[in-house]
Parts: sequence; structure tokens; C-alpha cells
Amino acid sequence: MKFSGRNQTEGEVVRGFRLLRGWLDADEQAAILADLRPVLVAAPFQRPVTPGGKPMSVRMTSAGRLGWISDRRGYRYAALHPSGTPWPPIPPRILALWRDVTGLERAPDCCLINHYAAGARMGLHQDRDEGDFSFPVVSISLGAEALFRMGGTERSEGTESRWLHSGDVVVMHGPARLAWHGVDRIRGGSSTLLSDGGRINLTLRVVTSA
Ligand SMILES: O=C(O)CCC(=O)C(=O)O
Ligand SMILES: [Mn+2]
Repeated sequence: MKFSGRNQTEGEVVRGFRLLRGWLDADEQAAILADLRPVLVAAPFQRPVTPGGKPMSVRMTSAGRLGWISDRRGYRYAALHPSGTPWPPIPPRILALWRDVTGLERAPDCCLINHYAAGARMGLHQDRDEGDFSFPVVSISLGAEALFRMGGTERSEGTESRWLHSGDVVVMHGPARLAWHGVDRIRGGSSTLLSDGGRINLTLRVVTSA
């Protein structure tokens, strides 16, 4: 598989996670946010519940052929937004970032869009609902700063945390592709990019191997 993007050599590597600081400048961040507006109209944020029935603090939606959902039936990818409509396409600027970072011709199937208001967090987890872990997951941070926790492939391994800032990109590939990670908290209001002072995180995922 061709995987020769700039991510291979740049940035700080923490436990296999490649941190590409300031990958997007302020204008690029604003442009991506503008691209997301029609996506969020077509596929409004939902507050998913865990399979155990607990509402998540993060609001979510997706763009792409498939979207990631969670409800009482479990975690999975679905072809339709919970309202029954197809997910809107991933905006071309976001696909271009994926190509630039990964060097891959293969486009991601899903752009999961997470919104964190002040007080929202995401517990330690692995991204493992995809069918092929040889592809990277690329994460884009927009808006408020987030304390991102990174561990190993075993839950019991130690973790290290870094603050992610608006415009930072993180690549999870190789051993880090199945590593545990989460967001402990955000610094609400630490960025003015989002009018509500919150944070949006995008994760680009290849879901099916075909
Ligand atoms: O918000 C983040 O930085 C991470 C999000 C994440 O891990 C996920 O959506 O699976
Ligand atoms: Mn994740």
C-alpha cells in the first residue's frame, strides 16, 4: 500500500501517535469550518447513547459513504444518518488534507465529526469498528484546546497526554492505529474559531478494505 505522505517524517511522535502541530493555518481552519456548515445542516449533530444507554457528552455526526453511530444496539458504521437520510459527502478540502497527510489514493469512507462543548470528554477507547486496520486514522482539531490522552494497544499500558490546538492533525498508524486514546477535557473558550467556544474534531477513517 502506498503510504508516503508527509506524516512519515514530520512532527512529534508520542507513543506512536504522530502529532502534526499547526498543520492548518487560521484561514484553512476557517475554510474547513465553512465547508462543514452545509454538512451539519444535512446531517445534524446527535447525542449518541452508549450500548449501555448512557448519553455521551460529545455530539456526533458524519460525512461520507458511512457514518459511525452508537446506540443501544452497539457501535457500528451505518449508511444512513439516524434521521434516515444518507450522510453528505466529505468536503473536497478535507479529502485533500487526507491525501496530503497520508499520500494515499484511497479516500476515507467516513469523516466522523465530534462536537465538544465545555465539559464534554471522550473516555479512553480504541477505534476498532473498521474492517482494515492497515489504513491510518487522521484526526483534525478545530477550536478549543483538548487534552488528548494516548496509550498503547493494551488498556493496562501507561498513557501520556498532550494538549491539542486548533489546526493540529494527529495520525494514528502502525502500532498506534489500535492504541487506546481519549479526550480528558477541553479548555472551553480557548479559541474563537467556533462561536460557542467549543471544539470540533474530525476523524477520517477507511472502513472497508475493498
Ligand atoms: O476528539 C479527539 O481528538 C479524538 C476523537 C476520537 O478519538 C474518536 O472520535 O474516535
Ligand atoms: Mn478514537
